[in-house]
Amino acid sequence: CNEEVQKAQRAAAERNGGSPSPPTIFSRIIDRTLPADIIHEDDKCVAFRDVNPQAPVHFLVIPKTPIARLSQVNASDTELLGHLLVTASRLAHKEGLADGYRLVINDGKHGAQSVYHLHLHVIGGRQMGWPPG
Ligand code: DGP
Repeated sequence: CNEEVQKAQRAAAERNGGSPSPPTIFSRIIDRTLPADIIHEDDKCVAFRDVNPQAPVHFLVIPKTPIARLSQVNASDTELLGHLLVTASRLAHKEGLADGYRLVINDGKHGAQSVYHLHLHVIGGRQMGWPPG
């Protein structure tokens, strides 16, 4: 609803030193103006398959609130971040990733983040290596 969107925009603006995070392609997936293979939606987040999968299973979990990146979160986001993790874990189970999986959050330039709307990558269905590149 409108009130919730305004609240999210205010929170995003506060987080970003007064200016709201610019909308990204993920805002369009949330509002369904861009098609995506959505595997989960609730009041706080959306999960959908990555367009460029790095493994047999690769999906993203994103908050509906437009937080640009992990380094912009603050204490008021604690519950939301917990919800994203619990959702990722539940969906990984649903996707049959019983042998484990990799969870990745890329932050900023050195983290090789390309879409500035916070997202958790859940990647699985094959053996991962370490260290990551
Ligand atoms: P990152 O480097 O962490 O910012 O990864 C962004 C991921 O988002 C990347 O793996 C590809 C994925 N992605 C980018 N654009 C789209 C899109 O339009 N649809 C879907 N489903 N995934 C996208």
